Amino acid sequence: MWAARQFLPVSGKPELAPLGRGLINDTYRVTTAVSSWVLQRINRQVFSDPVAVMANLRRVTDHARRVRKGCPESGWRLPEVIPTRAGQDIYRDDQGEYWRAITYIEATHSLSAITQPEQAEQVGRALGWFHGLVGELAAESLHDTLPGFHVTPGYLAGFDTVVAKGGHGLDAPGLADAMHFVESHRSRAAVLEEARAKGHLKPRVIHGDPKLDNVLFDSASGQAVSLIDLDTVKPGLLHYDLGDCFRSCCNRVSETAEPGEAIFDVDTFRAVWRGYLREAAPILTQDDLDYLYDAIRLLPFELGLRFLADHLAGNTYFKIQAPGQNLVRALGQFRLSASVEAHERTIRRVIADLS
Ligand code: GN1
Ligand code: MG
Repeated sequence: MWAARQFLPVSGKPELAPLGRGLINDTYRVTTAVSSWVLQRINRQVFSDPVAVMANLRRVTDHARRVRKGCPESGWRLPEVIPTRAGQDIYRDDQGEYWRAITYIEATHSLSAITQPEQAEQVGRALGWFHGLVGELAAESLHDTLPGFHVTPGYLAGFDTVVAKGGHGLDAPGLADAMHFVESHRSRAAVLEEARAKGHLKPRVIHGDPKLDNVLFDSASGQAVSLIDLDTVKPGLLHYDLGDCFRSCCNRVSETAEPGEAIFDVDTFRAVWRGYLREAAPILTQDDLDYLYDAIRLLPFELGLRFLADHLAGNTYFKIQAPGQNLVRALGQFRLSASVEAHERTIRRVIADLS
């Protein structure tokens, strides 16, 4: 493929294979006679400024190298930017599409669901390590590449606009339940933004998408060694990451499973939180702990709202394989958020006991 040939000297024909389960960018593993790396087409509908995305990525990987917190000796690794043959971090093709290449972290795997407490603790360690690392960078030193990302009231306003226009897929099964869930939770959607406005929570550098898929485990030791997919690294609230990580890895089933099965597993939560504290306890304030439960409840609601709004808008944001899939995803996240609410007391007790 033409874009692959823009990076590294390629001897022979590069082989491309789709990689990962991302819903936004197109990702391939490129294998040549001499090396293997990752090629991605950045989704311009989502990331309007791919050059700024790459500048953020550079900033984080340069910092990690400088402080030796993302190199093999530290036990943690980050993907590195591979420049084009012309020395650029990004390649723009004739159609105006943006491509970039990064290193492939060898001998690792990701998990689609957690099956053992040790895996859960490793996920927590990975997020804690990452927060410790990027916490050393000033929030203003990174571009805001996705304004409004994880600002729940903004998604609610977008949802209302789509609904007012009529929307697509109105006859899909489960739509009424999903709409009802949004209405019954609308009043609590602004909890994190209000905390930010009051000064209780402050923007820092965050990952933005620390879902289970993005944690890499060393295939020999089973230890977490990386948190990948760094396009959404930018200023935001730590709670976006915490809530997003827990909604992803404490769900007993994967994000795409039938909605009826989503359950928040408190034992997994306990193990992830223990792992997180091992790495990141010093960066947390009492306010951070006070809003943690709210984040755990809110982020699945928010992702459900985003999926639902996209279903109604005709699936223009998240990739789907079948009609109605974004509605199924939405119902799964709402079910998970309801399960968090059902476990509120236990979750709060775990936070108080461990932190
Ligand atoms: C999207 O493309 P992917 O899978 O890395 C989305 C995340 C969602 C996630 C749900 C930029 O991430 O916010 O949590 O899907 N990324 C963006 O699977 O919107
Ligand atoms: Mg992502």
